[in-house]
This record gives sequence, structure tokens and C-alpha cells, in this order.
Amino acid sequence: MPSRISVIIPAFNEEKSIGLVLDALPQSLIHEIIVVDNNSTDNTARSAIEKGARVVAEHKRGYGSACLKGISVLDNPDIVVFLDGDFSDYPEEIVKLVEPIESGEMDFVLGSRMILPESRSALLPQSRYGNQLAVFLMRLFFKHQFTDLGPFRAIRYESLKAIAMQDTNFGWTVEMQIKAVKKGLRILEIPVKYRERVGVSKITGTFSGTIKAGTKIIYTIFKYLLT
Ligand SMILES: Nc1nc2c(ncn2[C@@H]2O[C@H](COP(=O)(O)OP(=O)(O)O)[C@@H](O)[C@H]2O)c(=O)[nH]1
Ligand SMILES: [Mg+2]
Repeated sequence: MPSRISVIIPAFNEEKSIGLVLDALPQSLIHEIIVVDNNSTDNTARSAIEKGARVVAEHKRGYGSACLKGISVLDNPDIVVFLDGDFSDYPEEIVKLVEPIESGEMDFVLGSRMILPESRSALLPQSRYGNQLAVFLMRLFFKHQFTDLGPFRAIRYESLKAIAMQDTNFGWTVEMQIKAVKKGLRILEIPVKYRERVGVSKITGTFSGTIKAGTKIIYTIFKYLLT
């Protein structure tokens, strides 16, 4: 029986890109696509509905808040995929992300943008260096070598429930990775393609976003070291 795959896309003012993301997803293979709209002031929600997604609103700001909202409305999937709404990732690569989970070999598959040279160079320098620091600390503290904190990732639903995600903003990606290691999930990183986003960056493309995200990521790593 084919797996039921649910996709969660957090989106804040992504009217230019959300339709491209939804068009590039192989919708016939996907059980549900949930776009979580975080108080967008543009036509993100309407564009997403037109392209076949289910849109749910989350008024509490933050990337993690939006992902948590998406999790709370899931319709009993086997595999959950997280994907950004900015068209930086190649949504068609979802097939490669879910395959090792469907085959029963893996529980968590992370798309790494640090492996293919073209992907790596599409990351802003602050993301590249920030990632390297974060994965260095995770290897030191949790003994697992990741190469990235990429947003495009797939996880078995049972495993997602088991790690009980909490972070409401920038600590989301790193929390999932650390908890996956601590829970002993079978983890695989695969290279994914990456390109410059469509539209305006809300996080690492701004000075304050970079500082806030960087601080929260490092804080989160130490928090899970101590708890
Ligand atoms: N729901 C929600 N999504 C957000 C928020 N901030 C950013 N995003 C989404 O998270 C994704 C990554 O943000 P982006 O601006 O591309 O950050 P960057 O990749 O660091 O440049 C995009 O899909 C954004 O729409 C937020 O506060 N709430
Ligand atoms: Mg982005």
C-alpha cells in the first residue's frame, strides 16, 4: 500500500513563490498539502488554495509555531514532509526524501544543501557559516555528524510524535535533529538542490533575522545538552 504523505509548508508573505512550490510538488503522490499562513498580508493564502493546498491560519508568529499548527491538523499520515514556501528547494525532490522511509530503512531523512557545490553556493554566507558552527557543536555534544540544518526534510509520523516538537521559531530545525539523535532514530542525510529564493528573505536575508536565528539555534543546542 502506498504511504500517506503529508506536506507542511510554513509561509509568511510568499505570494510570488507559493504557487511555484505547489506546482512543482508531485501532488498525485501526496495525501495532503497544508500551507500554514502566519498572518500574511499578501495573497499567499489565496494562491495556495488556487493551487490545491489546504490553508490553515496560525496567528502566533514564528516558523516553529506554523509547523506545530500544521502537525496539529494532520490527517493520520505515514510520513510528514516539511518544506519552505520560498521555492529555494526543488519540491520534486520529495520523492528522494520519502523513499528511504517508505522502504522501512530510515525514520528521518534530511535534505542537505551543503553537499552539492551549486546548492552550497546558493546559501547566503551567514547560513553557510552558521550551519557549520551548529553541526560542529552537534557532533561534539551529540556524536552525530550532520552537514546542514536544511528545512526540507521527511520524518516517519510515529517518530515525529515520539520527539514531541516544541520550538516556536528558529530552533525548530535543530531541535528536530537533536531529538532524532537522542531518540535513536535512523537518520539519513541526502544531497538536495537549492537555489536563491523567489521574493524577500524573512530570516537569514536580514540582519536582525540572522542574529535572532543564530542566537536561538546555539541556545537550543546548549539547552538540549543540559536537559
Ligand atoms: N509561518 C511562518 N513562516 C515563516 C516565518 N518566517 C519565515 N517563514 C517561512 O519560512 C520559510 C523560510 O523563510 P525565509 O524567509 O526563506 O528564510 P531564509 O531561508 O533564511 O532566507 C519561508 O517559507 C517563509 O515564508 C514566520 O514567522 N512564520
Ligand atoms: Mg529561504
